[in-house]
Amino acid sequence: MELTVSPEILAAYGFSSETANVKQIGSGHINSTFLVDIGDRSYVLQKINTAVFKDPCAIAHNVSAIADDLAKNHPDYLFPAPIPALNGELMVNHQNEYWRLLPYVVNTVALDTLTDPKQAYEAAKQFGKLSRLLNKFDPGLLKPTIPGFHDLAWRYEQFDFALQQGDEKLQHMAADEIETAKHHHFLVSYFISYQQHGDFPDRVMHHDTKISNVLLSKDNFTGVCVIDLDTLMPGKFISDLGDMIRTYVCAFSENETDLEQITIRIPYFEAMIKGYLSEMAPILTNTEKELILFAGKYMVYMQALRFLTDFLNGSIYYPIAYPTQNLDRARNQFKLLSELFEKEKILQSMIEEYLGNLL
Ligand code: GN1
Ligand code: MG
Repeated sequence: MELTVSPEILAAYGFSSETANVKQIGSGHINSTFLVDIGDRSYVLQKINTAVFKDPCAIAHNVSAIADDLAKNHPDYLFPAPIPALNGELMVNHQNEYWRLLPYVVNTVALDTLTDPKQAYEAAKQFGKLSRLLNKFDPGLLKPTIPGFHDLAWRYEQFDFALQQGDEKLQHMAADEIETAKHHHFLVSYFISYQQHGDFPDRVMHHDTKISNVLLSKDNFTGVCVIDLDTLMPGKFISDLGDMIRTYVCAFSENETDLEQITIRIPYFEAMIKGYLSEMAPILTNTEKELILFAGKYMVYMQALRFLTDFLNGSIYYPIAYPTQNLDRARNQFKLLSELFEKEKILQSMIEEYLGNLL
């Protein structure tokens, strides 16, 4: 559905709806994003989805706390924090909608798919760099913008709940995937066993490290900065690395229905691990280093559970283009999970070899 931006929102930032050229951009499931072109400059304007982000002030709180810390300790780092409205606020609340304005970073691209392992290296390095620069920042100062977001145990409970409450017809259609989900419950137990581990600290995590959330230089695909800071909050390092494994190593997205296409591109995996570890290896604990490959399994499984749960609930969270799309997405993610298990040995030896070379 084509959305528009009301003149009041534009005016709150000093733009006129007569002179500003506004067009919808982006491919995310959650927020609505617009490019505002005012002639000599462009900006990104976003409406926050408050059904998902129930406390938009938590986002503003986290982003400004981090922006302040980075400005003080790493003044050269490019952190695209929101631009205040004319009244000085970081968000505009108009008719119960929350909007914010972001800088448009020139000469950059946000890719939807990766076509070269170098892109995986560069993107992973950017996400690693952000967490490394914030290594001394106390994640306890941040608020969870979506409580339980990457809590695998909670996601499994939600799946269980959908099984108890849900529509029998949908459960029948998803019978195989429900079995596969239950069969992999050991990943939840594994996650829980590590959660309280002293050597598994909370860190500032981005929590949405897909390739379109990093800006690369238009000319040579060098990493410039990360964007989409809504889920910048305390988390475990497996979130960011895991979501990169989930979204960078396969040539096709979660929307692909031809499961033959869902395979792991080893050179992309290797480049991504190298890019991430080039920043993070010096600060990772031994436990974290042990969990590098688990990160991928954890995130792929969690995403499969989320799509399956949403399908069983009648597709109320992820927008769909056809009725069984969330079931197809779950199938796609389960195929990717099986690939991770199948190629486990080679991927793990690659990780160990790389970590060994750093010693
Ligand atoms: C959502 O909207 P987007 O694409 O940035 C979701 C992520 C999922 C992703 C799956 C807040 O992100 O957690 O991994 O879809 N974000 C939220 O495509 O639920
Ligand atoms: Mg997002």
